[in-house]
Amino acid sequence: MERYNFKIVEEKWQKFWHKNNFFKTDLDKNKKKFYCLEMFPYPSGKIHMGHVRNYTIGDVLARYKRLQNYNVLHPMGWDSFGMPAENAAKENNLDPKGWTEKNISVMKSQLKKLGLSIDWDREISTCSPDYYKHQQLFFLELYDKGLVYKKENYVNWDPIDQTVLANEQVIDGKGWRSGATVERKKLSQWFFRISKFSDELLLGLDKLDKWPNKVKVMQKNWIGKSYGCEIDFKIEGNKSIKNIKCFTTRPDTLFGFSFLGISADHPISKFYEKDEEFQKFKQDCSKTGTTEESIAQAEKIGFKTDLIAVNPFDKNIKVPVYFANFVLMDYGFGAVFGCPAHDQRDFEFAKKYNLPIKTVVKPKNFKGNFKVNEEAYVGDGVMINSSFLDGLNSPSDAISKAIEEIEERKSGKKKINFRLKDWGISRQRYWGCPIPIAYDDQGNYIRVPEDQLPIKLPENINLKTKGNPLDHQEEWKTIKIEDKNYKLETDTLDTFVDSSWYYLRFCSPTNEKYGYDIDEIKYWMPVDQYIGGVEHAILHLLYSRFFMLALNYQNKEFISKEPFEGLFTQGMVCHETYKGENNNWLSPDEVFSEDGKNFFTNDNKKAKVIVGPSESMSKSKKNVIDPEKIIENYGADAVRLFILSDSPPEKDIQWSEQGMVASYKFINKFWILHNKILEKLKLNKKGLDHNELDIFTNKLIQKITFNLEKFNYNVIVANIYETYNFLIKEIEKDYKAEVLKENYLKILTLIMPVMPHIISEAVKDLNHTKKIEWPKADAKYLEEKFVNIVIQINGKKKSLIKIKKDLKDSEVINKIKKDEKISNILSDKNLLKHIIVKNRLVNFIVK
Ligand code: ANZ
Repeated sequence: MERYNFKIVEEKWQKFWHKNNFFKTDLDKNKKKFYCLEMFPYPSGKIHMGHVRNYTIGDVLARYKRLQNYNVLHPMGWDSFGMPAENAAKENNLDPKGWTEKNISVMKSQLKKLGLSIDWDREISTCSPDYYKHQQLFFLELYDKGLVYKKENYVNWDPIDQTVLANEQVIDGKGWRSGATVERKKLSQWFFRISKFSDELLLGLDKLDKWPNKVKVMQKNWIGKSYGCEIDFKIEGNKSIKNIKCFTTRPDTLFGFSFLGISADHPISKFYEKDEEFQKFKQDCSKTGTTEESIAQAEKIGFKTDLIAVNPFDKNIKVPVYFANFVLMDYGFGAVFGCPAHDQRDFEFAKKYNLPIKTVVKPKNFKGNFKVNEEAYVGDGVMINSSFLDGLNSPSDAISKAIEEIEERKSGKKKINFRLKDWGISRQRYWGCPIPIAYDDQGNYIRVPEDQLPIKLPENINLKTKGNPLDHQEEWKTIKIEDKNYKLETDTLDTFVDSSWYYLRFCSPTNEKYGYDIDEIKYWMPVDQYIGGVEHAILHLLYSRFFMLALNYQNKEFISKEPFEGLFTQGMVCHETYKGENNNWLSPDEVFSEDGKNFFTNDNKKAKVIVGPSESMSKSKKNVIDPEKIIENYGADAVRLFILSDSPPEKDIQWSEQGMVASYKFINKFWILHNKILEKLKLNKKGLDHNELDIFTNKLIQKITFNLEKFNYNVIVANIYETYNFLIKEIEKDYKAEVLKENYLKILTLIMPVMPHIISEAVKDLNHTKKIEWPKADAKYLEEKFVNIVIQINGKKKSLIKIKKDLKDSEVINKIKKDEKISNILSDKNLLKHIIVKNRLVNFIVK
C-alpha cells in the first residue's frame, strides 16, 4: 500500500471543487438558505494563524450545512483600503493599489490551499471602484435622509498617522494602530448620525439570542444609556449669562454641590477668549485626548471664572464656576455640577482647588459620623446633611424625590442621555473611499450628483507629502457640476465604513445599479452565522448594526434590521515568546531546544534564550508561525484537524509543533485504516448483520451533529480519534460487505467537514456515485439496551444492578434475588411485598 500523499490528493480536490463550481450557491430560492460568513481579512501580505482558525471554523460549518442540503452562501472578500497600504507604499516607493492587489493574490492562493469551501465568484474588494461606487451612493442616500452631517469638532488626532480617529479607535488614550498618545484638535469633519439610533441599537441587543453575552454587554456599555435629569443653574456675575444647564445622574447629591464645571469649549468660553491665562489653560487641555478614559486618567486642571452658580434647592448656597478639563463638550450639556464627596473626578478637582467636600450620603450600616476624606464615596446609602432628603435611601428613593422637587421648582426635568456619540468618518488619508462632496469658492458644499459617480481615487500619485496627499492633487480635485467648477472633498472615509455593509454586497456582488439587489437581500439576509474576533465587539459590529438601521430608515422595502443573527467569537492562537541576550525578540524559527526546557539560538548554540509566557501570535513579538509553511509540510487536513483540537473554539489555543505532528500522523494512520477497510470490502463477505458497528455509527451521528450545532469542535476532533480506535479493532470482525460500506460511508460523511480532502478521496474509493448527504441517526440504535435498577429494602437504597431493559416484572425479581448482597439481606427477613418502577427501581418491603 502506498503512503498517503497529501500534496497530490489535496491539490487534486481543490482543483476539482473549483473547476466544478462545487461551492456555488443554488439559484433555487425555495431551498432553505444558510449564510455563513467570517470577518473578511485585511490584505496585509500573508495569512496568519488567526485567519486559519477563523476560516477553518467557518468552513466546517459551511460544509456541514451543505451536506445537510442547505443552500449555503460562503463568500470571501478583502478589506483592502486603509493605512498599512499607504504607509508600505510610501516607504517602498510603490503604489498602494499595486501593493494591495499583490497581497490579495498571495493570500487568496493561501486560503485556497487551506481547502476552504468558498464561492470565489462572489469575491469583493473594498478598494475597487465597483465596490466603493455603491458606498458613495449610500453616503448620498444617508446624506439625503439627514443621517450624514458636517461639523467643526474637537477630534482625536493621531500625530504619527496624521489622521483623525474615532473614539472607538482610541485605546487607553492611544491610537489603535500607531500606539501614539492621541491629541485634541479642532477640525471640520463628516459624521454619521449613529446617535439617532441609540435606543434601537440598545433594544435590538435583547433579540440577539445567538450572540455571546459578553459582546452584548460591551455594546450596551458603549451605548451607555443613563437615566437622570437636566438642571438649569441660575448664574450671577455676568449679565449676559443667565443660566447653565447640566446633566446629572445624581440629583440626590445636590446639597453636596461645591463648584460648577464647564468644558473649555462651552459657548461661555467666548467671554474668556482674550484672557491669556485662559488661552494657556485651553492649550493644556488639548494635551489630553477626547475620550473619557484619557480624561479620567489625566491630571485634573481648571480655570476659575468670575461667575457664581446658585443651588436650586437653597438660594443661599452659591458656588464658583470653573472651566475644567474633565468636562466633555459632547456629553450632556458640556457642564457638570461638582459634588466632590461622591464623584472621584470632582473629588480630585476639589482637592486641587481647595473646594469644600461635603458628605451627603452615608453607607447604610455605618455607625456614627461618616465623612468623606481620602476618596469619593460612590456606593449606596442613606441621605445626610440634605434637608428634606435626609433619611431617604440613596440613590433610588432620594433621586426620585430630588427630581420631583426640581420639576416642581421649574429648575429642570427628567432626562435620558446616551454615551454613544456620532461616528466621525473623515480621514485625512489617500487610500480610502473618496467622499462624494464638492465645495464652491466660498466653501459651501454640495453633493456630487449620482451620475458623476464613482469619484475614483487618482493613481500613482506622490504620497510623500505633508498631511493628506489628495490635498495636493489639484487636477483631480477640480470637478465640474452643472458647468460650474467645484473642488472635491479630500477627506476619505474611515475604512470601517467599507466593512459596515460588505455582507450585503456578497448577496449580489455584481449588481451594477445599487449596492444590493433587494430580492437577494430578502432571501439571504440576515447572515445566519458570523464568525470573527472579539476585538471587533464594539467597532465593526456596532457600525454594521447601525448601517442596517440607516438603510432601513425611511425605506419600506428593506426588511431585516439586524445584520448578524448568530455571532461566534473565536479565541486567539498563542505561542511562547522568546528573547535573546540583548532583550531582542526571537521568532520560533530562530531558537531550538533538545529537552523542551532549555532553549538556545540556532546560530550560536550556546546563547541562551529567555522563554516568555505564551501570548497571542503577533508580529511585534515575533511569536508567529507561518501557516503557509505548515500547510506545505503537513497538508491542509492536518492543519485543520490541529487548529480545531485541544481548545474549544471560543478559547485561546496554544500552538505546539508536537500537536501539529500528531495530527499529521493521525491523517496517515487514517489512510492505513481506510485501505484496510477497502480490502475488507473487496472480500465481499456475508458475515455479521446487525451489530456493534450500527450502534456506534448511529451514536456518532448523534454526537457529531450535536457538537457541530454547539460549536464543540474540539470534541468533534476527539470523536474522530474515538472513531479510529473503534474501527481499527472492529474491522477485524467479519462484516457483511453492504453493512460495512453503509456504515463507513456515514462515518466518512461525518468527518468530511473537518478533513475534506482525505475524506473526499476515501469516498471516491468506495465507488459511491450518488450525492452524499448528512446521515440521520436511527433511533432504534440509540436506545440503551441495559438499565441500572436501584434496589431498596424498606425504601433504603442497598444496591444497584445492571439488567436488560424492559424485562418482565417476574424476570426482574428473579434476577435480583440471585444478587448475592440482596439474597443475604432477604434470607432471614419476611418479604411482605415489592414495588416496581419499570426500568428504574425495585423496593422490597420486609419485616
Ligand atoms: C453630579 C454628580 C454627583 C454626578 C455625583 C455624579 C456623581 P453617566 O452615568 O455616565 O451618564 N457629567 C455630565 N455631563 C458631563 C460632561 N459633559 N462631561 C463630564 N462629565 C459629565 O454620568 C453622568 C454624570 O457624569 C453626571 O452626574 C455628571 O456628574 C457627569 F455624586 O452630576 B454627575
